[in-house]
Amino acid sequence: MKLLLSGRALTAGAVAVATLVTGGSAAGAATAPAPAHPAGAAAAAAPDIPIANVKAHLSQLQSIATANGGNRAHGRAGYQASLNYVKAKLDAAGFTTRVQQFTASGRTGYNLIADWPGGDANQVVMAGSHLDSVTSGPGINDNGSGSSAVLETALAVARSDYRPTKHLRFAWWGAEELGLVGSRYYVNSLGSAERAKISGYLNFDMIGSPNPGYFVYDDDPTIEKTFKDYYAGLGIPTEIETEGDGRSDHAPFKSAGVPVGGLFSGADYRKTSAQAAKWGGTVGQPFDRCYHSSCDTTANINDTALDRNSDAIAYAVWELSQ
Ligand code: DTR
Ligand code: CA
Ligand code: ZN
Ligand code: ZN
Repeated sequence: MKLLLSGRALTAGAVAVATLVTGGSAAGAATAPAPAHPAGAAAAAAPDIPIANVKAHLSQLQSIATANGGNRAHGRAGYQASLNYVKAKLDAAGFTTRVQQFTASGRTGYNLIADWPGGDANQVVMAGSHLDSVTSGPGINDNGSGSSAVLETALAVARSDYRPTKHLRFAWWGAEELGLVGSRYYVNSLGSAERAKISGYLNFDMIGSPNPGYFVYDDDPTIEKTFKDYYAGLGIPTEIETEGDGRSDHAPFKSAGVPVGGLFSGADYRKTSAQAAKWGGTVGQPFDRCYHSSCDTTANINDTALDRNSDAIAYAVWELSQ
């Protein structure tokens, strides 16, 4: 399996010479600054994210898992092929990509970081998701859904004429399923100055659950309001995400003082009758009955939830980077 690093093909057996991310500071703002629209300039509106494009990425990730032992787990060929797929799309679209290497459980892992050229380097808006699956399945909802939606949002930035005031950075984390290893490695590898430049980190882990809920992280109030405003505009009620404090890749950023937020459609908790009354779906069933299972395939996705959450990601990226 060849691993593309910084544009160079590398056999899996060779030592990957990856460009490490530079250092930063621990300071981090107390809350993300409100989006500032330049005086007199109309706010740039986020585009619709085509759900067909997001699902095409999911199909590719499914094919990759099928061709590599049924999974896309850390340290396995399926993860490296997933990273190569995402990186090739970003390189072709004009992103500056970096592969950050680390070791976990005796296997080499990789984060993929993609910077969109331009914007204020001292105000970095990040959106990320973990790209790895568990070993027991292809991980299409967990977390092909977040990875594909973040990828398509990044590609939408490249397709658009949007010129964000702030700098946009996108990330795909390795080894989240081993305990947030890749994202923690990234945050720890930043120096305090670089960390302080990150004005917000948006996390997307499971956003297409088949029996979906619409949960918004309640960490940074500005980011939370951005997502809640989006769903209010659609007339869709949301709930505060309470299942996952510390359970996904926003946690290392939050611990370092970076404002964080995100969206979640639910995992192994069961949908209540009150939730079914506002969201539809099946009472008493898990939001995702295939969580961490071999049945987490492309059949394990609710297209409406994935579409709405993908559009919400684009809305927040545009809104918070104006
Ligand atoms: N830990 C994530 C799934 C997960 C469970 N609860 C939450 C809440 C918010 C984000 C993610 C999650 C995983 O298994 O990858
Ligand atoms: Ca859409
Ligand atoms: Zn998981
Ligand atoms: Zn996950």
